[in-house]
Amino acid sequence: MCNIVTEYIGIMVETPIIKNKTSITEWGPDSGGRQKGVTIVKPVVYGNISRALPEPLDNKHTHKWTCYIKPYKNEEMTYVKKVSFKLHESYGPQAERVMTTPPFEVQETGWGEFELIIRIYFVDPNERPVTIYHHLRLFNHDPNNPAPPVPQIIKNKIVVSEHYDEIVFQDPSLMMSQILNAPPKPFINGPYRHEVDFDAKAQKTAIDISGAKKKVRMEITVLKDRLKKALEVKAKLEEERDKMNTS
Ligand code: SLL
Repeated sequence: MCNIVTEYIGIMVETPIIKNKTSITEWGPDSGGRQKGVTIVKPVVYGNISRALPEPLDNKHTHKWTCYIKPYKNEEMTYVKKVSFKLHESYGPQAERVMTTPPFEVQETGWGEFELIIRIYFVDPNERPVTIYHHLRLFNHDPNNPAPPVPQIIKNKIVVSEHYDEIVFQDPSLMMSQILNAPPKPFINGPYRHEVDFDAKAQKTAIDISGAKKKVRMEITVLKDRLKKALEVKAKLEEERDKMNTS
């Protein structure tokens, strides 16, 4: 079983590498059987970049865009068999693009934004595909507009909408865990980076969270103090009432 999450807490279990089984057919229909209690997480980055064309094309397309899914770390996604990108139906019979080798991306031109469906299929046929919905971004949205639906940054007229996520493999087959735990092969040579600085974002989020925690702690102290004072007043009033009743 495999799903995609934005937050995950779990354990990673090393699976011993069994040599000599290389092709899927050698594993049998259950791919070596499920590894109960094993969880393996693969972080990924997906999204799109877009740039306005110097002038519209004959078909009225105004932008050139690339939609992609790639590994968060510089490690080849050897566990992926193929990725399908389902474009808007206005792209006609070619709306579905299937990539069987990396880079798992689609380059296109267009005029409008739409919801793109990215489906990841795994080398183990027993592993259910994972579906990601990505809102293809072409335009600069007003930064003063409250809460845009997806994060985006504008860099030299390039619009970027990029997200971090994690594919979580729960009880993977022996075959799949072997592939997932194999020593990583670099995805590209040289420095590997994303459009969004996720490390900086994570750091900022951690700072924001600790700031919020401090604020909440302070508010709790103030409220406790107020409660203490109110209880004191109540006790005093009760004392006076009792005095009046007895006198
Ligand atoms: C809308 N959400 O209905 C949009 C749809 C469709 C975008 C956007 C290219 C296809 C073609 C293209 O940009 N489609 O060549 O027409 O408002």
